[in-house]
Amino acid sequence: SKSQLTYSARATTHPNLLARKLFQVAEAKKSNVTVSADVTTTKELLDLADRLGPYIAVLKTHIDILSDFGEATTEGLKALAEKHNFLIFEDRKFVDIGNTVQKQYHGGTLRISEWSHIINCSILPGEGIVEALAQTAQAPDFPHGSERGLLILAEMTSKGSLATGAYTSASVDYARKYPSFVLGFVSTRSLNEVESSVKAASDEDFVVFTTGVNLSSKGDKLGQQYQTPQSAIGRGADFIIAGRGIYAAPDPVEAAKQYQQQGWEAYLARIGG
Ligand code: S5P
Repeated sequence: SKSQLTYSARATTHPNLLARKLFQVAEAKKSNVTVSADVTTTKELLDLADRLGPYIAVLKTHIDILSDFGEATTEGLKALAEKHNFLIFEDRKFVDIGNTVQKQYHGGTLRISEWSHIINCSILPGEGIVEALAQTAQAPDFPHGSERGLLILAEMTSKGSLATGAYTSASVDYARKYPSFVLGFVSTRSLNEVESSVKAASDEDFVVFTTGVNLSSKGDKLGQQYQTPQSAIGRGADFIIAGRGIYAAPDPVEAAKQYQQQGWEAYLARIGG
């Protein structure tokens, strides 16, 4: 496993170009925090992105919950990602046949491929979903190919999640089959020990994003289950994802700094620093 290595070391050796960029951003900003900016207007979203930008590595969006999505949303997000050096992760969770997800990803109302560096999908439809999204992002005439990557939703944090067992091992199989596009997983732990029918490459280095991170709550009334930054990183998270723990805190900037500090200390402890 590469999880004992520093982000800088992983940035120089990672087989995936976007993963390299992600690790460089984390190291430069000393942050492994992804904020889930689950607000419902463009103004709130851009305001959060600008205020929290200095403390985060990635901004995660649910772009379809905005009541006023438009050109101003995407232009604003792109400008703030440049200004504060963070990556954008649209949490669309694609889950359909290849022909449909290509149209949902590229073009359409939301134009996700234009502005989002990272996307994710469920592998419920089978391997074809990964192949279809990779084909779109790596098409010769697609201008952002080296800056696009996929996380496979290998597990979920909600109570009673069915993303376990054979589903989770197939997630590892597909990640191994499409290493130039798949960065890693959204999962609650490192998946290095999960059984897979596909052999690992010697330079394999899955990036693990763990959601359901909150310092002051154990869960919500709709089945969300939380753990702390320390716990998530101890279980193998490279990036911690926090939503309400940050944006719904009395002072979101203070909260972002607190998650940044705790996430970074847990990372340093893991690499033995
Ligand atoms: O298993 C998962 C996967 C995801 S991407 N559980 C999750 O909660 N998420 C997302 O992470 C969810 O859609 C939301 O945007 C965020 C968690 O938000 P919070 O407010 O509970 O921290």
